Amino acid sequence: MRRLLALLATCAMVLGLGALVSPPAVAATGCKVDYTITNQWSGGFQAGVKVTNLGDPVSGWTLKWTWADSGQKVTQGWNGTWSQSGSAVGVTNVDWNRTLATGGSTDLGFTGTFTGANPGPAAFTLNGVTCTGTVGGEEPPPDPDPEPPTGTPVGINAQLKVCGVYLCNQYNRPIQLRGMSTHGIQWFNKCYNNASLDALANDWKSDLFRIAMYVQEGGYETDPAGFTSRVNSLVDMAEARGMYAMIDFHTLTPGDPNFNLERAKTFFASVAARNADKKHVIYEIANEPNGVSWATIKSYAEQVIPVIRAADPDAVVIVGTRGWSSLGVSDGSNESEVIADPVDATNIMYAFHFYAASHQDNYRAAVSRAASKLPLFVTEFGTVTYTGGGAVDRASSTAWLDLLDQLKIGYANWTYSDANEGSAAFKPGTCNGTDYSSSGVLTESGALLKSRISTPDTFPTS
Ligand code: IDC
Repeated sequence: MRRLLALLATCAMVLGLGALVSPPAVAATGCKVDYTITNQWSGGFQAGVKVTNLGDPVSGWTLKWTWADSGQKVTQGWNGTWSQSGSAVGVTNVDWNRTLATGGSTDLGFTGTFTGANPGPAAFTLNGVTCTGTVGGEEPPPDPDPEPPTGTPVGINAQLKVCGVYLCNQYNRPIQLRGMSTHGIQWFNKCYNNASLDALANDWKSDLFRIAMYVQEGGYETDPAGFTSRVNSLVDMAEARGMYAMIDFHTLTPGDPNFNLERAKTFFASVAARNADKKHVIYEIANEPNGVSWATIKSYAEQVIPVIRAADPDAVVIVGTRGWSSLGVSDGSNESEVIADPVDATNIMYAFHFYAASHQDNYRAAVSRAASKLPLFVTEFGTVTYTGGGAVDRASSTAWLDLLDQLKIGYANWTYSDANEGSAAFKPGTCNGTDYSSSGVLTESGALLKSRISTPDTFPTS
């Protein structure tokens, strides 16, 4: 106590406050930093750094961080005075953003260079206080690699890998993941919240949450930083509940994935670096190539996969296939072109999509044949027609799901949303409320899928 009083007295003297009348209240401190790579090219990148002050107002501040990789350098920064010495970066306010109120934020940005991977910076400090996202900056920063909850799909299976034609768990044993896909997150954002994710994990007992990030139609291309950050927060929400998260780069129109090649490289460099230590992330690099040859898709895959591998070497990657991920069947082709000329990469799977009311016996025959030759994942399917609407085809949906169970092929159903179309699991308007659990909110498709997905998993534990 004596030391503390002496210290307070010293502070008061330094601040020129004269006699110490009563001990000053200790200032609340705390900050949050959102770091987003907004663009990346060979050897260079651009990033946004949003600094939010959670503590008492500050007037004058310095943000500091240390690069995780010594090859990373700031070349030019804005909205602050930037410096770098060794791997340590410092940014001091400029005049107009000197004051940060409680909850106030300022957006900084810079261009930089990198040599190896381009991981996010290690912990940030603002005026010497570690930015943990909470008030009271002394708390340790959140564990970047939390242990998944015990007994959950990720808790049991941990890091996945492809073994032969199967998806295998940490014991090298084949498993089937059964789960749901979001609708386009640009349209149905409000459907993905703590209550709906709790329902998916606890009531549906879903193993998997596919995050459909459209690139066009108001998606990623309109706000790369915003969509990247939303995907990452959904990845964390799945992780907290022990579900696998599949990051779907939802290309659809135009059908040539190379139209989005640079966007894909930028996006995957960022999400793979940010999520590299996590065990529950699966990358799906192109939802539904269409109107292009298998060779064109393969060329895209062989440029995007190395970007992911450079940042996150052990994650499973899924490659879309010709004809809206029909293994070519919707183009009058079939799996043989992929078998003859597979993507030159390991630890990958191939996507197959179907809509049960549209795609029936000849599609099931292709999957049955291909399943012994290619690792397959049904990253999207509907119980209705390929438009996403119409009536549920129960007979065809059941035939499909029985086949996938028998072949141990994982799946994600389109969609965990309240879209006004037959494929949606919830009735329209459900996402305006908080009830995602009662049977009254489910559509026919939702009830069917919940009954299939919630049956016990048979994950090998040794
Ligand atoms: C559909 C949505 C629909 C939306 C349309 C256009 O259900 O609300 O208007 O996309 O974006 C796919 C695609 C998937 C489609 C779905 C149903 O991957 O984006 O969603 N579908 O048409 N492939 C086959 C069917």
